[in-house]
Amino acid sequence: MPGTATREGAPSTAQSGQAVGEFDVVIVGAGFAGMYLLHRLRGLGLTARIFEAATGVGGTWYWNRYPGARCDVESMQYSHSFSKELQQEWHWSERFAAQPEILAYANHIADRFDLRRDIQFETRVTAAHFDEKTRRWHVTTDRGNRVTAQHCVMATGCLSTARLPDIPGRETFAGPTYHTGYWPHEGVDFTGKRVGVIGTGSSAIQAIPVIAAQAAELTVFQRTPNYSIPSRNRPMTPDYEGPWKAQYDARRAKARTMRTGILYDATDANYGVNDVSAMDVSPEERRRVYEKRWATGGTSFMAAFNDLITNQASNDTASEFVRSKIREIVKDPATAEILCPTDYPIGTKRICVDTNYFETYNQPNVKLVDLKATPIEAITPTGVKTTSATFDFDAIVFATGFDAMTGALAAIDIRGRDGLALVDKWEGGPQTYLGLMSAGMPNLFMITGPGSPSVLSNMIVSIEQHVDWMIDLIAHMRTNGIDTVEPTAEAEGNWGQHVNEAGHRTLYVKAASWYMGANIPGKPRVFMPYIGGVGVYRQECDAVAANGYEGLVMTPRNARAAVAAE
Ligand code: NA7
Repeated sequence: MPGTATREGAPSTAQSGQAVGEFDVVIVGAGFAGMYLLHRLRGLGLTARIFEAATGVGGTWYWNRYPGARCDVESMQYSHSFSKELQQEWHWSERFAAQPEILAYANHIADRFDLRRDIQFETRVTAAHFDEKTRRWHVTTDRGNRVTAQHCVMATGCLSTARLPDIPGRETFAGPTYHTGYWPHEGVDFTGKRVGVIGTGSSAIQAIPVIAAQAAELTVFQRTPNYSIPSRNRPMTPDYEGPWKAQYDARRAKARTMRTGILYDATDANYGVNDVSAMDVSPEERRRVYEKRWATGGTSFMAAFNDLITNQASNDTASEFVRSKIREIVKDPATAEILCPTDYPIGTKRICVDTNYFETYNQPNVKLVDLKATPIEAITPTGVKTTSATFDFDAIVFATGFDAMTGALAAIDIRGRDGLALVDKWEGGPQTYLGLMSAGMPNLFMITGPGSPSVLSNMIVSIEQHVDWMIDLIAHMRTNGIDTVEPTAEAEGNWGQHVNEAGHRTLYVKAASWYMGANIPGKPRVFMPYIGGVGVYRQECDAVAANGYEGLVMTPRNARAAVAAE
């Protein structure tokens, strides 16, 4: 696909045991979502097969091996809750785990629950077609597999289709190029090298300080500056880990009711969420609150007041505070100004969390190029040419992001009833019921799909909620002799409207973000995730189930016509 990074060059191991035949469920992707679903399906006694493009499990954490890659949700919470033994025995070494440790955790899960025997690696699903006669999905892969399944589940991840920029001459650079999302497994040694990094999103902000520590010269090409909060990462201590493990069940239960699925401070009466408007306190008090959050570190900064994403005036105070910090940290005033975001509200593009990001620009070997003032004209065999200068590099790093939320689904030829192609149906933006299913696509599920809290939440909390809900539905179908389930067009339309209205009640729609599809030329501008909050969303999903799977049409086995579930 033009402009889409390929995974060619990723290490490859021999793969045997290609899947043939029939399964109850085919799952695409062996990240945390696919693995947990497989585990739960086995509990129901169903047969399932995961197809996974990588050589190993881990999804996002398999591919994103760039230097400095780290989760921005605390380790004690970015972890599974489904097994008491697992959560007690696993030890995280840091407050925010780095990629190698999260990948080790994913591998531990695969081993501990004996999942690998039902995963076919190095296999990319190319098509999934629903057959009206048999009411089964026919799934084909790039390894020649042709299997059928009653259910097909896309556990393909929200940020898994890396995007290379459409810069003229991109292919002509003579040296090595890397995309942060497809980093070589053997790592990259930048010692003594002149390196160019294009992009300043979360990935770049994590990678830049680490690359700068190695490279002879680092030049960062910034189009849009980002707000970033220091992580204050630190080693895990028994004092911190102990209470979490002792009270895991209660804390996890509480986290599931929160807006983001995270307890920012498990010991605080309000769990680190300040339920006060930024406008209702004095400027001194605001500053005190922001200073405290800045010192604490992490994304809890956005919970400093209750209206930072809904009230422009409140948001302005937080945005200005972060700009003041950037100006304090970065010694060169001109560089500091370029690094200060000014044209979108804080938090409406994914807030970044860093370790010494702004400090890195004080290093003599680091340069910042403002692409707003001097855009890139081309990539050349020797480097990058902007409208005002040429830069020679030994290596170029593209930290240019992903075709988020829909990219991985669009890459598969998914066709439902009457040959309806998902990409055609979604031409004007994703249409889902609860971010879990789409009308006309019977028995096709998405985990953390568009229209669910997904990327606005602790992904593991959201993954578990989706899988648990889906498992209950599949069990219900088995018990009641139901063959297919799919949303009504009306329920889907109402949900889409609800998601859209919720998004428009916030400041999110003011930013040209990947939440809005704005980073991909031609992609419809729609706010894709559901901002209602993890707790509210769970209640909405539970209410749908409690009301006899309201909004879903179920077809009994052997029945010709679909009948409503009620
Ligand atoms: P992001 O957040 O999408 O960042 C991509 C960056 O690349 C961003 O700064 C873009 O600038 C920049 N970009 C993209 N195309 C170009 C071109 N053509 N020229 C210059 N700069 C460009 O991706 P990340 O991988 O950092 O993070 C994705 C998520 O992963 C993150 O939010 C976490 O949830 C984990 P722009 O802002 O478009 O002007």
